[in-house]
Amino acid sequence: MSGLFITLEGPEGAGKSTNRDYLARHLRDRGLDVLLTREPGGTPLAERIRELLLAPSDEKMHADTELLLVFAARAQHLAEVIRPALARGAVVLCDRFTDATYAYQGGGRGLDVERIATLERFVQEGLQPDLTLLFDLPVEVGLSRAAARGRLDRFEQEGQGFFEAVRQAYLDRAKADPQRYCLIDAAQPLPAVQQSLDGLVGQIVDRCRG
Ligand code: Z5A
Repeated sequence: MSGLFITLEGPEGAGKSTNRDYLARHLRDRGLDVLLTREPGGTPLAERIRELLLAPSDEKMHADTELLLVFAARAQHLAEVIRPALARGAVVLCDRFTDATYAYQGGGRGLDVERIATLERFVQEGLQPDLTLLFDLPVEVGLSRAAARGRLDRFEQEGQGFFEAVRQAYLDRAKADPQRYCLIDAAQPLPAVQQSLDGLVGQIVDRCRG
């Protein structure tokens, strides 16, 4: 038996964490084994790498360092958490994964996409999400939601242009592979967003049992 790997993606403040928890509750109610996790992070070591990535610092982090740290955390997360959960047949709901690398390090930082793809092949050995929920919303809406939380992390201190590039990279990827992505209008009020997720629950249950 192998499980289902679902990732939630989108710019800041898109509602990924809120909706990941909502989806998990509904899938568990239908009797599925659901594992909730996130990137960067998901294991104690990967969470330490997350702290390095998010903490504002006087020393500017080189974009290549950022890219390698993201994949270092991912290697640990895959080995310790994601692959074992999929092997036991669980639904893995992961808040961000490699699409975020293409969006932030590729779109935002402008790193060569081939370089990202090389690391993706090395670390993932062909493993890809079965389904990616892309929560899309105008940059200013997401940033104002994030700002309402208080202190900004290292990424959230970037300017509007960075986040526009992130958003566009996500949308380009979703357009190139419509089979894998489900685009969700995250600017709607939360009940409307969650109504669109309700429609997905049945499909996910069918895929797991099918
Ligand atoms: N990063 C990277 O660069 N490369 C990579 O490969 C990976 C990550 C994997 C940490 O991610 C950072 O790591 C991230 C990219 C980088 N950049 N940043 N910053 P993160 O996922 O931990 O951080 P985040 O995206 O900033 O999370 P977030 O701001 O918490 O967003 P969210 O999870 O999408 O939203 P939320 O916490 O569910 O909701 C935010 C607020 O909005 C909250 O108060 C909600 O109640 C509210 N909300 C949610 N939905 C709605 C609706 N529909 N209406 C109104 N209010 C809402």
